[in-house]
Amino acid sequence: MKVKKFIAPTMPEAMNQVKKELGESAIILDSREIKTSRFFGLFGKRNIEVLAAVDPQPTRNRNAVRSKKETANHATKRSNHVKSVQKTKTSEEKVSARLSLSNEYPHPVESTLQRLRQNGIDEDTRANVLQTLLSTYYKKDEEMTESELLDVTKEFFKKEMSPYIQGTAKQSKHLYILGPTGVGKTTTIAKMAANDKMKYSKDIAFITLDTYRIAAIEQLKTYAKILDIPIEVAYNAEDLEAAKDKFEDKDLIYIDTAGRNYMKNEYIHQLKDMAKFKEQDQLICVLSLTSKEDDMNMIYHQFSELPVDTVIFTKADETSTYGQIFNLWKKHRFDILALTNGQDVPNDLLDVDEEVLARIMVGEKLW
Ligand SMILES: Nc1nc2c(ncn2[C@@H]2O[C@H](COP(=O)(O)OP(=O)(O)O)[C@@H](O)[C@H]2O)c(=O)[nH]1
Ligand SMILES: [Mg+2]
Repeated sequence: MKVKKFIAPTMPEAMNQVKKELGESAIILDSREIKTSRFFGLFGKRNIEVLAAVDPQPTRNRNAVRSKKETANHATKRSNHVKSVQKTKTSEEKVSARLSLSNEYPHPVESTLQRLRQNGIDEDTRANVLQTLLSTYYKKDEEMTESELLDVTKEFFKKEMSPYIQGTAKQSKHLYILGPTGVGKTTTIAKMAANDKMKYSKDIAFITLDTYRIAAIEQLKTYAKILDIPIEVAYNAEDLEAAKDKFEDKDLIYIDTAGRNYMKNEYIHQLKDMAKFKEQDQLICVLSLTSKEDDMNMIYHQFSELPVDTVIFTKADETSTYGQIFNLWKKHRFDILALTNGQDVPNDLLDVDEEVLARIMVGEKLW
């Protein structure tokens, strides 16, 4: 990475110099207004100092170009606020000193990126994080440690995701739990219902549409018995309406559905015909973190025919990478209701907030 300082009377002139010398892919690391003293501090002239960098490696250049504009805007804004400072010879030298000899990014930046890569965070997001890390790193006068940069990275994820995290709040009385076979739909219903009932004193009922397998009915009936929750089995749309009417005075009704190969559209249509979803229903898609990211993406996409807007991720204990959560979320912007991390009912259910998700995204082990 080549880092260079430019001084010009105005920001546009400085940017022209940057472009001419470092090319279109240069990134602005910092900018400020400086006062150059000519003669015993007299006749001082105001100038703009811009610290810019370019990476000779093509992939990095691509990343830099993507957010160059944002950084430049940010830098311009900042230059309006920064106090005039005496010109010193230090900044360029400091920056060079901080760069590792191998022409790579500074070591703590590299290792933070490496963590994200190992956790499965996609390249596009890593490029955005890199931008944030570099500008924070070079604006500080002292060296930043990896742990400080991790905090910056967590803030990045927190800020992105916080408006989409639901925590325990359910938006509706009728909660349809949908998803592929064996992802943990029924188990997760039992966990959530137990929590809602015991922790939050909610009055709960179960309805199951999963009449495809006898064992599936028995499974939910067993949980209903243990938790002392009433249950109805619905074989068709009329049964479902009757069951919903019966439980009209309940606080929350969990509606279990059959796991199907939802890559096939016909199953989506079957579900639509049977459930006749209403606007006020909450449709929750359950996805297992042990599935391939492309498959999860495809399934969620298939569900876009239905008013699905919430996801629960299961089997977090059976994987070692979690970046796929963010990668998928970025594509679909769903609400995240919970994460499950084991077979134990009701304990292995993790309420998520932005703090928890940010920690998971940087690869912290929470269980
Ligand atoms: N390791 C692990 N297993 C889970 C989790 N959630 C569910 N399971 C297991 O996954 C299997 C299928 O669960 P089930 O609720 O029947 O899935 P469904 O077909 O989607 O209703 C069962 O053996 C569950 O105990 C989880 O978070 N972690
Ligand atoms: Mg089930």
